[in-house]
Amino acid sequence: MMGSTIRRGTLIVLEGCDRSGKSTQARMLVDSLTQEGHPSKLMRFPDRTTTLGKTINDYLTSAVEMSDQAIHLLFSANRWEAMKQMEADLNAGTTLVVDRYAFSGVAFTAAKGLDLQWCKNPDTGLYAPDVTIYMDLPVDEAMRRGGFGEERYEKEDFQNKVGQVFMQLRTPEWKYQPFLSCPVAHACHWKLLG
Ligand code: NYM
Ligand code: MG
Repeated sequence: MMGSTIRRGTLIVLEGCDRSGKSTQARMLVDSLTQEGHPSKLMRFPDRTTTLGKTINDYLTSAVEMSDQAIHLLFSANRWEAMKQMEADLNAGTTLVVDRYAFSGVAFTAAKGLDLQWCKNPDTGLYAPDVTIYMDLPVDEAMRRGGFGEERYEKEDFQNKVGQVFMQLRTPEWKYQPFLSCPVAHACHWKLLG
């Protein structure tokens, strides 16, 4: 073949309930990919730095109230506004390690009792991750971790419901696999976004 082709980056998503260790593992993964010479970038959703993200932050810190539907759509819009840059990064060969994605969007809203399909609709068409890693930490352990309870949603009953919806989002190709230093994380392929 003439010329050189850049292999696109890999879209890696970490999911799980609050305080399950996603951010730590995402940081470690980016560090080790970088050390091994793979261009990679850490991202997180919600991205609280954008205009929409600031409103999401106000909601999560209980500074404002919003309907369950409206905040759900804002979380989704906060992913859509990142898609162009994500596409550019992936096409340039950069691997993206993403701390939460559409699965959190569906799990947290459906845990409030909203229809699962309704929850999935706005994220339909987002880039599907190449791999999704689920951090399966028992809620009572998460509650012992620093900071639990500071934000909206950080309550035992609700986190258990969120975990149950995450389980419903598994596909048959779900692969259980130890990941990094966390023996309870599972790697799986979720086909939610097709
Ligand atoms: N969350 C996160 C949602 O409810 N919907 C979403 O689409 C996303 C991405 O926001 N409790 C919830 C999950 C968390 C909270 O996330 C803030 P983090 O990772 O703690 O900043
Ligand atoms: Mg949190």
